[in-house]
Amino acid sequence: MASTPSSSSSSGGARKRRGHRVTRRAALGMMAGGAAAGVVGAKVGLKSSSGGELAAVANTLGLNGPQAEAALKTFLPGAKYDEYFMMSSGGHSGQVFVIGVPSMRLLKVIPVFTPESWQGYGFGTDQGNVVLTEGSDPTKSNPLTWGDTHHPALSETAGDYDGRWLYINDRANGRIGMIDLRDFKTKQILDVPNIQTSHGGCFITPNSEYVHISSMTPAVVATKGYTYTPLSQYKDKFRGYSTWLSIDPKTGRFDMAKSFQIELPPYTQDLADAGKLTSFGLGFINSYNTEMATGGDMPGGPGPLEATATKNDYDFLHIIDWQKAEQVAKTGKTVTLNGMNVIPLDVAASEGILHFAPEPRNPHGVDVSPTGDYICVAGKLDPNATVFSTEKIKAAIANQDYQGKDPFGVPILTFDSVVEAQVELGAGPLHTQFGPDGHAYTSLFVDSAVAHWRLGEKAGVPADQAFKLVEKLPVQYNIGHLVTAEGDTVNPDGKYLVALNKWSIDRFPPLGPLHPQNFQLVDISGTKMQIMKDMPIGNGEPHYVQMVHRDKLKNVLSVYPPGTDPMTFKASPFATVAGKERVETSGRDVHVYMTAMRSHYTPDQIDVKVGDTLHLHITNIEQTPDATHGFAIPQYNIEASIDPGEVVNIDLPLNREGNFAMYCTEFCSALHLEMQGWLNVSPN
Ligand code: RUQ
Ligand code: CUA
Repeated sequence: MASTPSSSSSSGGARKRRGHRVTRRAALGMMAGGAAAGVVGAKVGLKSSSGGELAAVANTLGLNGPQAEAALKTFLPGAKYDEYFMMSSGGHSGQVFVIGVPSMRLLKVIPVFTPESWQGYGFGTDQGNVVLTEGSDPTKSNPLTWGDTHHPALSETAGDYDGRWLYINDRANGRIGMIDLRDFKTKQILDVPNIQTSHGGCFITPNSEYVHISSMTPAVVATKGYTYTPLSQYKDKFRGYSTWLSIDPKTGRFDMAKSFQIELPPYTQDLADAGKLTSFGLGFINSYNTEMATGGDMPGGPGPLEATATKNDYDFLHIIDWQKAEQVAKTGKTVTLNGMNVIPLDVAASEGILHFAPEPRNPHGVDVSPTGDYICVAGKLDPNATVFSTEKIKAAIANQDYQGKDPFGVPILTFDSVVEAQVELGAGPLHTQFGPDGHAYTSLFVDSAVAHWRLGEKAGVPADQAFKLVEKLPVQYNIGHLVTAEGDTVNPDGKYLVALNKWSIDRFPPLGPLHPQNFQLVDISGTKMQIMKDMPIGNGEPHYVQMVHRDKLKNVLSVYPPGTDPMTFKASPFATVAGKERVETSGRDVHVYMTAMRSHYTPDQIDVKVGDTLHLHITNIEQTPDATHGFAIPQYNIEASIDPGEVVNIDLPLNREGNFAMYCTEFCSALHLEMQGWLNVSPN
């Protein structure tokens, strides 16, 4: 059970934890900023282990009342579990970080696009190497060894996280990875056809029908690998693509036969979100650079991009009817481009698949409210959140209420007919997340603050409080994304918010000029937001994060069933049991069926020749949780991690002679150092 004072329930799927709001509000009222003495002491009434009052401890540490209370609320002793997990993009690390809330402890790093040696991901083993290789460009001429993870998307059922899979895009290379949440390992990387990069255009539809990924900077697509085109032909030749990757409901993998793309104008397609409930079936993508500027800052050029791409007062919110697109994708109106079924731009416009709504220039986040009724767009250059109405968008589309068409023939809905409200929040609003009862929270990058505001009546907000700013909380510093508990689902929990700050400046001791980023846990359960904890992130840089309740992760394995292939979760044909270890040679291929258990590999000597190919099939025959073994071969760049029950395969062409002391890299037992063997490679 959760040990946090705020945990009032853990009853699964359709939880609504509303009762706690009152309790917490009352609790916060009791402590309103007082000194530690009489606050901690009165509330807790306990002696510290050294015999003093807890209030005295707080005093010694110089903590005020709220700080002392925050410390207690975020402390978890061993064997008490966090109530929530954050699935955090890892930015340039190419990884995903799993962080517990409210303790803000880093629990796991999941390698996706980048090799990671502890987990043996990308050092000669099948899982990591297969995934990383299939995810490189199809020519394999330029293997990609890093990615820039930005936007995680947890699988959903009926608009709520269902704990099955996690998807994350690679900003740098237009790829997407799929992580199975049974074992928290990456199972697939897809180099998405026709898109070179992808920023924030990654989301999942409410029943995990599709994972969406759109291009950021448009590119010229002829054949995969891209062709050179003069930038003077930007408008005519460059294109963006909105990609709808169909999800196999059994495996979570991408089903290319049922996937499709929609060709888009050469604007820069940016953040995106899926419609839900009342807006189910729609997808929304922000854009900027509808000027179609390409930079050119040398004398005689048009000017630098940041000046030439911000001239228009409005850019275009792309409104995509993906259910209509799904139907059109089955007709002869599409073209096949690099194996992808593509709906051409003119077809998308004429079939009513794509509409535009003007949005204040150079927007950043677009976030759909829990009921689906409001689409909140926040722009870096505009102090307002612009709230579009689903009902009004639908009516404007039905009535063909257009203020014109863009140069590519896409109808532009009349701004005033689709906007519900504009709410002034502060400088540099970026992203919005939601709480229950129409509460909304928007990051203010320039202000370094979180703005708490209310949605409108369709979200259950009384008319006199609708679309009003409630409070601003300064954060440290330069907040990018933010996340609330299940805050992008149909059923947000409120309770916690984490500010994902880009700068930390003075919050942590300087350890060289590259500073950590700063995740700040904020209590949003009371009437006033309160910062509870800073967490330095010394790896990154993280971008979007989702926060999922622990109860949603129902299928997590602690050990694999004996002899499991983690790529299929089925029994591996290469599994071995104790007593059946063997070496089988066929020509120059030497297959070794090996077992690993504390503290021994069987066989522990392998005799091969230069020119042979060694095929190692190692089964960890343990079933004890945490009894993971490693397997390294020095000088050959081989490193595996073999979890209890797991089978790992390694194919190794032997090109050098020597006696290589293979060893277990995991401190598994008292005789861990003795868990060693010899790979004897004799001259041919
Ligand atoms: S969007 S720089 Cu997620 Cu604010 Cu990326
Ligand atoms: Cu097995 Cu160390």
